[in-house]
Amino acid sequence: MAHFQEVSKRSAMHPKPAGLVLEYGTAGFRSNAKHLDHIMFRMGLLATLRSKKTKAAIGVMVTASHNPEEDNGVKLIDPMGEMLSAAWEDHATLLANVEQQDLPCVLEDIVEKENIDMSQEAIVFVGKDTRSSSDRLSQAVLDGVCVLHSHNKDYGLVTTPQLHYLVCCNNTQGHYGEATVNGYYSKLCQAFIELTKNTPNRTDDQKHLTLDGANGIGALKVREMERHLKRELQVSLFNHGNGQLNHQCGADFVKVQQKLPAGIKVNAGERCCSFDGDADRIVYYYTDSDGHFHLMDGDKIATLISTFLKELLIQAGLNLELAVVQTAYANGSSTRFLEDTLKLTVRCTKTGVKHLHHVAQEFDIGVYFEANGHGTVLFSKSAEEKIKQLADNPNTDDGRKRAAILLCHTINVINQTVGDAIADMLLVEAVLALKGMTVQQWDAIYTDLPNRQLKVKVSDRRVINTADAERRAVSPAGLQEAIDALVKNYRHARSFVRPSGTEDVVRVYAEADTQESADSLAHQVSLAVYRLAGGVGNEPKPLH
Ligand code: NG1
Ligand code: ZN
Repeated sequence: MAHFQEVSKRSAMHPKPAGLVLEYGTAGFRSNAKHLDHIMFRMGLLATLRSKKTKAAIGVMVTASHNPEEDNGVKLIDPMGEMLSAAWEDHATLLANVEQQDLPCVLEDIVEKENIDMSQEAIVFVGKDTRSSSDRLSQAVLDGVCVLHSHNKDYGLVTTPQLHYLVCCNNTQGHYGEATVNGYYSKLCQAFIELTKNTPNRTDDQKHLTLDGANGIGALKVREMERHLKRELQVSLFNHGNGQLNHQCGADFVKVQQKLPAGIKVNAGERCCSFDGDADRIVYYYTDSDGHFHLMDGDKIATLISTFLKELLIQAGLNLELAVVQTAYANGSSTRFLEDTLKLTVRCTKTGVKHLHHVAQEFDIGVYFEANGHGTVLFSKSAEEKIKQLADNPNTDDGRKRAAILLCHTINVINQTVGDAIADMLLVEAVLALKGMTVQQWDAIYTDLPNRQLKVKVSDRRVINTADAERRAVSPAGLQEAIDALVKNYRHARSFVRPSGTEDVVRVYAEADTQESADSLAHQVSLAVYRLAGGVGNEPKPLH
């Protein structure tokens, strides 16, 4: 226990509320901010052990993303900027729930199991979002880091993807980019300027974008980035911190409610986008002259990007396998378009970007997006090399060279470590500019099947178990049969349920040929969940 004597004393300053049990879920720990002090301290300890084990910098991000202001959360970032490895998620859950007096024992167990050399130096990078609790909670992380005598870099206010980038840059000795926030802006913006510089017909309207910053960190960071863009993209920023975080605004609100966020001023037909609270998600939208709202969610962003990449690969004459990874929430029309029209490989995984990320790594180029707007593109090392060789080869003909150079800049504008609202925004803007495409033309690539997402409260959401990338419920008994029977009553219909990893609810998804049908199916499936999976409170009411 010699290593952890100090921990014992110090942890008394970060007491665990009696009876509280939290799990390292889809996006780390998330809960009301008042329950999280001990979790933060303990994640500071765990990040230090992970750093010693991997002999690399580890990130700790304090954020609860799109959750309300009163919540907070924490996630750890692995050496290459990826999500924490699954085995360590279990250590995190164990450490979070152990009583204070047993903390040294559990730490000792992790050291033994992972064969960690405690004399190895450690370094932990810490970042936080703009929540009022984030300051106090990131101090608790630093307290955990310092008690184990680890080095630390406190980056203060950064977006989640910026911290992923910083960790990756540090651990690749600058190969991925300069490990500073300014290095991030200059890498992305230079690539964006290079991509758009040969689009002479780009009008001022096309250079203008309206952005809903969700009153979060993304708004601050876009302001900071503006000078690097040299007016090649002019952003009108709303919800820049003048209102409450994620309240009636932000990517999650716009996606789920399928309407404009509060607090923005925009004319019919103008291109808008929304970030979420930690700027790792983005959705686009506009309203037409009849006042109808049109959403371009993660599926449409993935489609635009994969169309662009496929065209460049053909022009460059490069034979690389391009695939798109989605979840069960992807709109059926998007999957059909990607498979039937674009003739791409499409794979479906469980919800949560770590699952999508891993599958995307199996391809030369893997485009992955959740319907909610969280996603990015991964290029394998060998794909990157082939593209670079072609761009640098003096014998490459002009057409192929141009395409290869555009692919090189595309690689640089993307944040390959994780879905990044800022990077994705720059890529979408560049693709629209290069293709000379309006937001209306983009929207018209395919028509979404009407859909509806609902939540049902049950006494224990773990009674629902799923299979087939969450598309089928294997328990409780009779639930899947009930869903199948309901789906049969509608045209082009599909529905599934799964327990949320970030909220204490069961999520219900339905799509069908009309909005009325999708709403009605979603409601009927909610009732089935309520009745068969231990619903609590009032029975779900019809939407209309
Ligand atoms: P849960 O609560 O597990 O559905 C939500 C999102 C995920 C992912 C995580 C992390 C939906 C339906 N679910 O997960 O896609 O983004 O939050 O933020 O959007
Ligand atoms: Zn987020």
